[in-house]
Amino acid sequence: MEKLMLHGHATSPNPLKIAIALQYLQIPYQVKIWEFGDDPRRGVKGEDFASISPNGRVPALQDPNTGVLVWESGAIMNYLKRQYDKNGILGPKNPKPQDQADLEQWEYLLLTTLGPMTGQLVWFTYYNVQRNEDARERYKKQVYRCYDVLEGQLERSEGNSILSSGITSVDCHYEPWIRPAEFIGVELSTYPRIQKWLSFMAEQQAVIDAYQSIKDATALQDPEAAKRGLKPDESLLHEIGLEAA
Ligand SMILES: N[C@@H](CCC(=O)N[C@@H](CS)C(=O)NCC(=O)O)C(=O)O
Repeated sequence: MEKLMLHGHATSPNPLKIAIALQYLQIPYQVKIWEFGDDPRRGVKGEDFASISPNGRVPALQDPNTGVLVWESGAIMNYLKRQYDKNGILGPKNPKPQDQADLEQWEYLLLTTLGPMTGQLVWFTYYNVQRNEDARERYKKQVYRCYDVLEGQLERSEGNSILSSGITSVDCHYEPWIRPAEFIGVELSTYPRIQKWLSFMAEQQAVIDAYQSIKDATALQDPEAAKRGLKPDESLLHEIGLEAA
């Protein structure tokens, strides 16, 4: 089998979800690191990346084994599951209609709400030109609301996975969005179940290897980003003199 190409970024959560899924499915892949911004050769809003995704965002995935090119992390996850997960490693673990519905509802909550609200919180914390505390508060409140919902689900599932049947694509979707909670100023101390789940996920070999694959690719292809880590890229701040929060 030829290696798949995952188009990603040094630190962003959406490509990491796909790296985690690739690891769980034991699919060989390589990572191409893109930077934010419109550099024609290296930027997600540049000319080269436009031929990969017209939406100018990562992740995107190319599969030389089938000729498929797909972007949007939900669509990529579904593609991988249809094409390479005949045994349902990433769920649903049970063919019951309720199990399928449960899996989809938790994926959609991340894709439509927790992910975008967290993304906006990052934006208004680190990148927006004008300080806008109202916007920050609004998005932080929304993120906490989602954490409340997730905490309740982890209580119901009694466990180390969001669905009670075990780790599925749902966990792959959530893990990289929750891990940087501290970076976005979200306090996890009142969410013991989320903390426990996160610690459990952090110990899974597939998760460790996924993070490492992005880290290794970044070290080789974008050493500046590797040095920066989660710190905001100041070159993306739109006004000279604006200090990162
Ligand atoms: N709905 C998209 C969101 C993708 C997305 O927002 N990706 C971020 C990184 S996590 C990105 O590429 N941002 C760069 C930009 O907006 O310029 C998905 O789930 O794939």
